[in-house]
Amino acid sequence: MNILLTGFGAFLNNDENPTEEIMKIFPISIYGNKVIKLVLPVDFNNAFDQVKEAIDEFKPEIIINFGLARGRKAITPERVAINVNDSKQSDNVGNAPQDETINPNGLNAYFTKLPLKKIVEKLNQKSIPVSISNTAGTYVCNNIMYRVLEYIDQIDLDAVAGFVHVPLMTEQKHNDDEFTLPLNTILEGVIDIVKCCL
Ligand code: PCA
Repeated sequence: MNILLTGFGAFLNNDENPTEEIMKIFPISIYGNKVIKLVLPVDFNNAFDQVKEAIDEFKPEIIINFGLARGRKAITPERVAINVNDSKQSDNVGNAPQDETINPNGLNAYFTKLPLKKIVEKLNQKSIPVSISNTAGTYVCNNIMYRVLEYIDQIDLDAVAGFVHVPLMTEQKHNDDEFTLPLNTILEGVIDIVKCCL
C-alpha cells in the first residue's frame, strides 16, 4: 500500500519546522509499503494542491499530515478540523483571512480517521509525550486537515487520514522556557503513529 506523509516548511517566528526535518529523514518504505513524503508551503491557498496531486496519483491508504504547534508539550493527534480560516498572523504569502469558511458549501467539521486512542497508548508505552488535541486551530494546519478529509470523502477514498501537531524540536532556535523534544524522539513517535495505522 502507499502511505502519504506531509510536513510544512518554516513560518512566522519558526526558522525551521521539525515536520520538514521529519520528511527528510523518514524512511521511504515501512514494512514494504511505499512512503511518499511532501513538504508543503505555509500558504492557505496553495498548500493543498500538492497533497491533492499525490492523492490522485498514489491513492494512498494512509494519509497523515504533520505540522508544528509551538507551545504544545506533547505530540498531539488532532480530533477535528473545522470549516474556518481565521488568523491573526499572515501565512508565508501574506494571507490573513478573518472568519472565513474553507468551503462555504462544506460541512462544519470533519473528524479524524486516525486511531487516536491506539496512538496515545502506543506512545505512552514508549514514554513519548502524547495527548489528543481537540482543536487544530484555524490556521493553515486546520485548513489542510479539513481539505484532505473533505477530498477523500468526495472521491470516496477509503484512507486512514488525519493530522498530527508536534512540539518544537530541541535542535531549533527556541527560548529556554519553551518545551521541546529531540528530533529523534519526534521521529520515533511519527514512526509509531504510522505503525498504528497499518
Ligand atoms: N504549523 C502551522 C502551519 C504550519 C505548521 O507547521 C499550524 O499549526 O497551522
